[in-house]
Amino acid sequence: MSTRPEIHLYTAATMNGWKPVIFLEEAGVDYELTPIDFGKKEQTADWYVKLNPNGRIPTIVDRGNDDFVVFESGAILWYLAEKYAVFLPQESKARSRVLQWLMFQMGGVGPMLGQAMYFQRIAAPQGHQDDYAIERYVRESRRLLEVMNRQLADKAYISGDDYTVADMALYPWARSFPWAKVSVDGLDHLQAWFARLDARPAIQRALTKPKAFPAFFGQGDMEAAQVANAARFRIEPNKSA
Ligand SMILES: N[C@@H](CCC(=O)N[C@@H](CS)C(=O)NCC(=O)O)C(=O)O
Repeated sequence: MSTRPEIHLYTAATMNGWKPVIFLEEAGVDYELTPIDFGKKEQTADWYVKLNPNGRIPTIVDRGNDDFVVFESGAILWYLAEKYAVFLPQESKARSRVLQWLMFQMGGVGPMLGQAMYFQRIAAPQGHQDDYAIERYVRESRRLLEVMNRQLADKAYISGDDYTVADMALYPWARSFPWAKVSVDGLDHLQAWFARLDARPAIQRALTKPKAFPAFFGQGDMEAAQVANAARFRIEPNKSA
């Protein structure tokens, strides 16, 4: 009988990439992790695009469910939460609230902080300085973090009293505010939520798989990290990514 873990995860050390790792570590689910190397453009290799038509990480294959493939990090979190019946409430209104905050992350916090990071950490150092884009994405990111701060004013977790997949989705993005150069000054409830999640052993383990990137969280040599990160996302002449 095969002893291979049911869940095969393809991922990289990025904010979206860590979301399923956080879930699997939190749930104590055994999994196999295959790192995807952006420097080698593995995310757009034919074999990988057959799994993930978008050519991005993360992706999971569930060997316990006829090799069912799931792409899109929010959908992966939802699938895993349903499969293992954890970090997602059963009651319909509470469940909807989790979905709302998960969508808020997928449609807002991820894309906006992602662009703030892209223009400052990848484009600018490679000669594409765009002050208007930077100002727009940093301002919109701050606004979204203020929304989270208000939501967390009377709650321990983003959708209520319980820690759910919505927190797991929001945490890597919001917590990497130093990399996006977005201030969280005055956002006390958000900072308290960061402290609550920072302290979770499963999150601490997850952020080292497939490797740690402490600069995303404002630790270590940010300049050296920026150079290393830009090498993963080299801009070719006449292209925007
Ligand atoms: N909406 C997708 C976004 C995935 C995504 O953009 N992943 C990034 C890493 S955070 C990636 O694969 N980048 C590789 C590239 O840009 O070629 C999801 O949430 O899964």
